[in-house]
Amino acid sequence: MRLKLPALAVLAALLPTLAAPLAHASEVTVKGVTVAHPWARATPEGAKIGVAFAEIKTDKDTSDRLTAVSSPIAGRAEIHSMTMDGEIMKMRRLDSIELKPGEQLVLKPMAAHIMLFDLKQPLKENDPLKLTLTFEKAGPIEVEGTVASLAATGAQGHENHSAGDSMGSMHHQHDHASHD
Ligand SMILES: [Cu+2]
Repeated sequence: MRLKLPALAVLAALLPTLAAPLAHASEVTVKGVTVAHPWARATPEGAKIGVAFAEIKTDKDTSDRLTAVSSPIAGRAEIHSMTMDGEIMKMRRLDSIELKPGEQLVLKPMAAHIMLFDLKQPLKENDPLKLTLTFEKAGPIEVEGTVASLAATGAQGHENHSAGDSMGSMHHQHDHASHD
């Protein structure tokens, strides 16, 4: 396993909306699969659900499949997709995400993301965040990032469906549970 710590300036350029310090950000490459820029959104006190993100890249000669996600801070974690159906956000649990050679998959608000369930403590801004992304061929890749503020992703509350807002809120779980 190689561990690279890219320059803060590079991270800042790639993540213009992430205002939090990036001292804990990491980028790890295993067998041609790179996981970089892990982060999560802060959660309100008492919240049991959080949402986390990262970038995944494959070398031009590498294909793989993301099959599982986990974090020590969460009782369990799931890979989710998100699509808009008119005004309604639809989230769906994915068993895996296929990665073609030379692919760049960015997990981000309003797109595929990592859902953290049964949080053991709230995600607080600037706290370190450990995520493990497990791939079919590359195996588990552990990265450490930072929790960003709610403001960094535009979240204002729990009840509206504006961009980036509702992924950590309770109705997400209900949407998800009732899907299909
Ligand atoms: Cu979700």
